[in-house]
Amino acid sequence: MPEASTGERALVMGILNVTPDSFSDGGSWFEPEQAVRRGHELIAQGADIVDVGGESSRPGAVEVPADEELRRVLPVIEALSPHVRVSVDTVKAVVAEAAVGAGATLVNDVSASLWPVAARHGVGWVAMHRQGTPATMQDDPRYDDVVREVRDLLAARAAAARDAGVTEIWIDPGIGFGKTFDHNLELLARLDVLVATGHQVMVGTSRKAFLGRLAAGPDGVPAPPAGRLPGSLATATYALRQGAGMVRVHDVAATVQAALLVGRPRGDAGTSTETEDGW
Ligand code: HH2
Repeated sequence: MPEASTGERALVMGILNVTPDSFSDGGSWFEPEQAVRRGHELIAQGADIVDVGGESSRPGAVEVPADEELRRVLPVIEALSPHVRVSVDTVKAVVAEAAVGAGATLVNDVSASLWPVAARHGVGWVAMHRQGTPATMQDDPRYDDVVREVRDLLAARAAAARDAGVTEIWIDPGIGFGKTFDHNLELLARLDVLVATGHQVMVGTSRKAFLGRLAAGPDGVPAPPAGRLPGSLATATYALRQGAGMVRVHDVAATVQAALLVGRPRGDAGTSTETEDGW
């Protein structure tokens, strides 16, 4: 199984939703052959990890039965895992178990509760914070101090996972998961608080609704998901600059460029004598 690269830049996780209803790429690669082809495109663009999901977690999404989720993700994981590191984006232990059996080595868990699966199989685990469940999470999210509450929950879950024997742990603030526009911006602006826990931090802002609002035209209509690349790149760069070790994105090639830029050694005048041929 290929390991994720650990060069001069943070890791880029490419999103591969094998779903009919994901908010940005829903239905685009719902057939296994389309999904595998898309996975190879993400690899060619430089993805270190391909995150395969069979159930949308967008606000209002309906739950998918486990057998249907398995039918969606397993053939895709089997086909891609010899070529790239694969994570499975699921909240169901039975799906995570089968995905690991099919070659996934990272459980991307938006419920932050599947660490026993990761411990049992010796694979990595992403603990993402969310308030509520997709059906209702955007109804009226409230916190006294969103940064502290997110940090405390993730630190507690990560400690439980470490005690259970999980050695690769990522924590993720869960942008958009039971968060208002202001909560999202505050979590991003104070990502250093999560980095200071000492755990590896990952962030997923790619094409999310708060970026559509930032990119609204003069009529106030939010930009559609495909028009949110500038905000996606800006927020990924902002997160990486604060110490995030991985970003989860739809636009892999562009994000790899941003990660390379952030990863360059800084303040080292004279380390390169290369000149450019022109503008
Ligand atoms: N966001 C989504 C899904 N999984 N996992 C982590 N760790 N962090 C995130 O921010 C995150 C995630 C939602 O995005 P997407 O998969 O593109 O959409 P959908 O849930 O509609 O399939």
